[in-house]
Formats: sequence, structure tokens, C-alpha cells
Amino acid sequence: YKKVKFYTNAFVIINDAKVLLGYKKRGFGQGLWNGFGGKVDPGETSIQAAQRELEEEAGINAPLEHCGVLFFVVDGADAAFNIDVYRANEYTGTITETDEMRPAWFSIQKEMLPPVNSHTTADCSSTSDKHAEGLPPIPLGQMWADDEFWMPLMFSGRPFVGRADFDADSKMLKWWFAATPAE
Ligand code: 6U4
Ligand code: NA
Ligand code: NA
Repeated sequence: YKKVKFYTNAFVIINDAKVLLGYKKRGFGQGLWNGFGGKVDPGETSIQAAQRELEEEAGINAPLEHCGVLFFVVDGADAAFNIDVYRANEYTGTITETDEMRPAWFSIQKEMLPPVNSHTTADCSSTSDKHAEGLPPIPLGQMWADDEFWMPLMFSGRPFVGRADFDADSKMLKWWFAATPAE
């Protein structure tokens, strides 16, 4: 068998209008904006790890709910990565920058909020929402390449799973995502 390592990644999403991301200042994924998360430590559950990492990296607590699973395969790596994705619509505490992460809010551009069915009109633009006024859009060019494909599924509230394959230089080679049907 190959090895698998378990990670978490958590997002605070307010009013479907803005999302909290962290700029990774060091370590794996340095220079990229990401959700908050890390390894599931021995003796803790996935959601305990997600809550701990959110507090360590952003200084806040949130009622996280599991919303998706990502599976990453990297050429030459000794293990594959299983990432439980969590989201919350609210938080408590004071958002705090740490040595590892610089948190910031981004407005969810309407391209990331696809109409959930053909009857939905295009005027759901969140950029006019007061919660997101003046915020920059999600910086997809400074994020992992897979994010733009599954984040819309997360924002739409549909449980999702997916896999992305990377070469040894973290270039994405292929991806595959699936979600439960919209209601
Ligand atoms: P240590 O060694 O304890 O400092 P830890 O903080 O546990 O590390 P870290 O920060 O390296 O873990 O976690 C990696 C984070 O990056 C996790 O939230 C998962 C996320 N991640 C990794 N590859 C990703 C990818 N291709 N796309 C993505 N997130 C990814 O969106
Ligand atoms: Na981390
Ligand atoms: Na960790």
C-alpha cells in the first residue's frame, strides 16, 4: 500500500459574500492564499484538528461543518494527501495574524457563485453586498491551482469530493471533482 496523510482546510464564509483566507508566510504552500488547516495529529479527530488549526492560524473559533474531501497525489511524494474541507458562516474571537499566516477577507466574485439551477438569474453578484464592499476578489492566481474548481462547490453548499494530481514542482496535471446535485 501507499501511505496517506490526513489534513484539514477550513473557510469562514460570511453572508455568501466574503471569505477569510490566510497568506502562508512559510512552509508548505508559502506565498499562496489558502484556507486554514494542517495535519491531523495523533489522538485527535479531523474536526478537532480543523478547529485547533483555525485557532492557531487565525486566532478564532467557528462552528465548522464538514463540506468536502480533497485527495491530492504528488509525483515522487511518499504519501497521498486526504484533506477534509470545513466551512462556517460565523466565528467568534479576534482575527489575528501569526508567524505562519496573514488572514484577510476577500469578496466572493460572482464567477465563484455559479447559478445553482437554470432558473437562477445572474444578478446574484455578491460584490454589491455590504459585507464585501471594498474587498479584493478571491486571488485565484495566488492559490493552489485546484482551488478554483472546487471552491464554487463549497460556496454553493453542495457536499463535494475530488482529486487533483500534481508533478514534483506542484504543477497541476489533472483534476476531477464531483458534488451532490443542486436541489
Ligand atoms: P506543520 O508541519 O505542523 O507546520 P501543518 O500546519 O500541520 O504543518 P500545513 O500548514 O503544511 O500543515 O498544511 C497544509 C495546508 O495546505 C492544509 O490546509 C491543506 C492545504 N493544501 C495542501 N495542498 C493543497 C492544494 N493542492 N490545494 C489546496 N490546499 C492544499 O487548496
Ligand atoms: Na497549517
Ligand atoms: Na500542524
